[in-house]
Amino acid sequence: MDSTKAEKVFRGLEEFRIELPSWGFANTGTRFGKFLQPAAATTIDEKFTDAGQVHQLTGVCPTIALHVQWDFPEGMNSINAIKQLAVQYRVQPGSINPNLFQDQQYKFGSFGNPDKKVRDAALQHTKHSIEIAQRLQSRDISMWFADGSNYPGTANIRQRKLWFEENLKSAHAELSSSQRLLIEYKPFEPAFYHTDIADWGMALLLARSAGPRAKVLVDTGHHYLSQNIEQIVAWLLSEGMLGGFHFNDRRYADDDLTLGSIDPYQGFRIFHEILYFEWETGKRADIAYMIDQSHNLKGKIEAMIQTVTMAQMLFSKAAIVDYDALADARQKCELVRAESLLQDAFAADVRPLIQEWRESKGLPRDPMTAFRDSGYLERITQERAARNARSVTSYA
Ligand code: RM4
Ligand code: MN
Ligand code: MN
Repeated sequence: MDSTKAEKVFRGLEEFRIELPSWGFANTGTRFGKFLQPAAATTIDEKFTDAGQVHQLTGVCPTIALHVQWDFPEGMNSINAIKQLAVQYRVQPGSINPNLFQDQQYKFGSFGNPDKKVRDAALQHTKHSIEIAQRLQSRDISMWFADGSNYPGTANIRQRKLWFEENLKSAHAELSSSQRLLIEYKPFEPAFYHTDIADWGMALLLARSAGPRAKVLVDTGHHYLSQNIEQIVAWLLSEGMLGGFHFNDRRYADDDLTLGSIDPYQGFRIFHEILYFEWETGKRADIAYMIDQSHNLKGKIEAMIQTVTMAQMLFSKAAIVDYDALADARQKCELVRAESLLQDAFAADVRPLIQEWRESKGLPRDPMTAFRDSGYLERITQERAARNARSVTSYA
């Protein structure tokens, strides 16, 4: 590969960081059950040490996303312990995720619940989560709502929209000047008739009405099949409203498979839109790249390393597209030349360059092999197996 491309890959990798989800290290399942893994993390301490391991080997995962209900067993009183874990394992708390879907009171919704007491409780929990984030110096509060209904006629859709606007505004008012509120959308599941924030347009309108620091979060698994996700990304970039991603891959719905396992070209196309935007505007897109996966069958830490290295690969491929040539081909409507510029970049093997970059940073050339050679998995399997075998805990 020529030296300009090598430089582009190196420059790209310097900037690319991706956040790990605490729940990706825990036992998760499907609605049919949960297969327990002997090495899964069951405590916040174990989630931090596993995330620290992934960061140590890859060098690009300095933060861990936390779920308030799963990771702060004692609420505010867990904050000091979490601060200590961050120092000990050298990963900082990242986005803070309120949980507005698991408590029994949320059976008929949270911000969209017809009962004001429940809507207020949900807002209280969100404010509490914002305060937790402030005390941990976390920038992003990431909101995902399971709200919706299962049967036609059972919910007042317009009224619920207003309730969402109200509570999101109140939540936004609690943010410090450096914080952001990220609003995630999802077309269905757990609700099967209507979901209150079903797509990017609804998330965008709600973010706009909430306030200037509310942005849209794109979870790649939260779209109908065949939807053009990179177009959504391009539009949100153009509106200055793209706040972040939850990366994963899927074959059917919100499958939460490891990134690039089904359609790596999709991930490449998303990165391409972002990097092309940056080239064209000369602006840096302020986007939080996060992973949101559920590793039901793969080993948790291996799945995470695989995802991070896949993300680096797709990002690097997107970084070597020749933008000058592409702009020229587009202008002249030379379709095959324009398309080939993307396809050639996607086909290029950037792995040797990524290995070189890792070496230049004192990181292992191949994080997966380094992980397998480290003995870490054997050690945690021994330490955790007995506890995991007894575990009947909830989701994460
Ligand atoms: C949802 C959504 C959220 C995640 C939960 C666990 O489908 O993707 O981001 O926090 O799952
Ligand atoms: Mn998500
Ligand atoms: Mn999801």
